[in-house]
Amino acid sequence: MYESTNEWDIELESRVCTLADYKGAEARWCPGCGDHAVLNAVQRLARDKQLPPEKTVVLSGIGCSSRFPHYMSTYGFHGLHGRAFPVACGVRSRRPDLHIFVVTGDGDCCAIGTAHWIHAIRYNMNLTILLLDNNIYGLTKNQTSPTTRIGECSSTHPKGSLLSPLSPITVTLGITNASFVAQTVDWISPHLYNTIRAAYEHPGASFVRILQRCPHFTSHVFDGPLHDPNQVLLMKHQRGIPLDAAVATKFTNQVEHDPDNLAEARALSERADAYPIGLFYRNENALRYDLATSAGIHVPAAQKLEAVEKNLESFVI
Ligand SMILES: Cc1ncc(C[n+]2csc(CCOP(=O)(O)OP(=O)(O)O)c2C)c(N)n1
Ligand code: SF4
Ligand SMILES: [Mg+2]
Repeated sequence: MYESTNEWDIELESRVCTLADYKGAEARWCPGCGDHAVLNAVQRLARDKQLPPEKTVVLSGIGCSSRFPHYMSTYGFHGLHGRAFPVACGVRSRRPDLHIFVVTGDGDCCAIGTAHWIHAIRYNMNLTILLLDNNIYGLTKNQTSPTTRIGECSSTHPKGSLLSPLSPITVTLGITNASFVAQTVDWISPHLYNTIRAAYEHPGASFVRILQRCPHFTSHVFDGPLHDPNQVLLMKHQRGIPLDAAVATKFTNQVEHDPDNLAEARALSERADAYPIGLFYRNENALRYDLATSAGIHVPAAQKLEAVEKNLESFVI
């Protein structure tokens, strides 16, 4: 029987981890794919926070983006399509000591994984969730995803996508007990890094949608914000994502947004004139299911069994 003890505690000699300690296999994404930038940011964060590789887990579903765990030299779980969330919740429910990252794609999260996405946000366990959104199913060769814009041609809709895209941010903001919702882009590296870092530091389920370039299939979709800084709307606040000076100077289309203000966050997430980046919403008081259910997590199984049997004895007639 599985026994929840501290048996996984490893005595480590003091050491300093470098970037090389977090680099796994050579990434096989296409040249110019935005996934490379996200990988670099996560590896830098792990180095800066000195996360022990043997105490770090990266979980994913299926997709180009979901190949992420292979490229980290940590524990990893490249799971079933859409199922990274329940696995991550399971890991978290038994292992409060681990640093857990979930990497998912717009197909993996917003199509087949939708139910799991909603409940993972609602359970608000301590997870850093990165949604790499390239507006397409990349791995399965250019198929329409829930975030594909109307009229975009794909292999499943060669004459153009018919439905309005789903907004992962608007949906997440609508989930009860959401506690951290942010958006960034792969091509503004200081903002990308600071957002992932703030998400990691948030004690709860932090959801970050990253607009991710796919030069192979959707090379044009982010041309607007990529080439015109005015199409990026920088959300700023003293409790928001820390702003790099160069980013604040370049992106002058800015809005002061208090991440406590859920109604304003929802309105911002629906803006069609620019891509808001920064922190939409943060609630440090949201209940954390991993904490609420952690009583007795270190009690050995034999002791638990003894307590159960003692209780059952009171029903003996
Ligand atoms: C149960 C199941 N259904 C369908 C597939 C096929 N499939 C693999 S990846 C994928 C879409 C991935 O898209 P996304 O999450 O956006 O990742 P990307 O490749 O764009 O990074 C699909 C439909 C599968 N592997 N398993
Ligand atoms: S197909 Fe697109 S998402 Fe997949 S690796 Fe290539 S550029 Fe990246
Ligand atoms: Mg995708």
